[in-house]
Amino acid sequence: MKNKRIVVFIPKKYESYIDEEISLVKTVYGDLDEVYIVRNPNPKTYIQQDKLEALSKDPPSKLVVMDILKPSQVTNILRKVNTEVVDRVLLILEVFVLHAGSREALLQIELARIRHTLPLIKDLIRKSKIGELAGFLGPGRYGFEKYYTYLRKRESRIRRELEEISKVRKIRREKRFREGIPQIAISGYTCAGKTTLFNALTGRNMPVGPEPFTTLNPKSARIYINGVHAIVTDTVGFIRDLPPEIIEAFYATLEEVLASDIIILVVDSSKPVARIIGEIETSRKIFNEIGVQGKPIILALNKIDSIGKEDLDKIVKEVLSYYNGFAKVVPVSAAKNVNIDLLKKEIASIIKGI
Ligand SMILES: Nc1nc2c(ncn2[C@@H]2O[C@H](COP(=O)(O)OP(=O)(O)OP(=O)(O)O)[C@@H](O)[C@H]2O)c(=O)[nH]1
Ligand SMILES: [Mg+2]
Repeated sequence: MKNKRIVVFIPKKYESYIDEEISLVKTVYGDLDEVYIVRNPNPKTYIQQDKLEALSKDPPSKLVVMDILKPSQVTNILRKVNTEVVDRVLLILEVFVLHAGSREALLQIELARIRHTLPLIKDLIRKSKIGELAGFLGPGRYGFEKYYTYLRKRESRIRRELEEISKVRKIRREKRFREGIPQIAISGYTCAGKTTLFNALTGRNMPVGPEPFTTLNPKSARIYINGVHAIVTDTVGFIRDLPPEIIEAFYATLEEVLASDIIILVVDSSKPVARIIGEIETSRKIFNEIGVQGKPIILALNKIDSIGKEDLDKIVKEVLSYYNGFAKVVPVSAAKNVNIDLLKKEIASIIKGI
């Protein structure tokens, strides 16, 4: 019953992560029909002219570009090809929608989408004013202006509602703080096994899965380990080049990381070591961007059931030579329950020292 054709363009800079980029697109659209690598993006249209020419004769149902497109590039593509253009920001937001389980998550996604769409509508209005738009975009100016006003209003309504939700969360957090219970945030790259570890530490049964961004709403649970109480919070995963619009929109989720006393940074150690280090780097960069400073970070090298002892030794060595400021480095398997007790012991000893 397949009647849609999905064409995907991936920039050369992501060639070595192509599996991850394709898995993001597949999560939303299922099977892909054509995947192209873009070596030199065209400044006006991103995609090369001859390719656009061919697509204009036989438009796909979606044209996905796994990069951040400038508004003018989107409108220039739309002037040639009658299709829906989805860039990496919109695509990641669509992945988020699939997993969003709360009103807050949905509002955050909508806000990010609006922030991403407003400059595009502005560009369309500007081009229609100077008569640059022809064909199916041509007569749209009045519609674009109305749509722009609508989006601006919707944006401020969402912001107000999100502020309310954030206040409630803050009150809850302050209550825990008053009760003196240390907060532990489980953080890290998407699919690293954060929720599996959360379940292993808390005995809960939150959904886990191989597809990116399974978890979108932070979940907290109380634990009692080695004589100390703590609250563990699972969080949304990171990805390389997370667009700034998304970082801001998900600030409420990351607030839990910012407010924590200890961070457990989970990484998937079954990946090649260069990627492990890349993921740690991305995570530390995001911690910096949201203002995390001076907190003890435990590095949990997860999925050690999938690697050999020698691989593990090599990973530990290379990770430490890249950065040795972690409070502890603990190899674990969250799924197979390996070293979870050791991790609990390390958490407890850090808490006792706070
Ligand atoms: N082999 C192995 N697989 C694991 C382990 N821990 C988690 N996984 C698998 O890794 C995948 C991702 O696990 P999740 O716990 O959903 O990962 P996450 O970091 O919460 O991912 P998002 O919420 O999507 O960001 C799942 O298929 C898990 O079964 C482990 O210790 N060993
Ligand atoms: Mg998860």
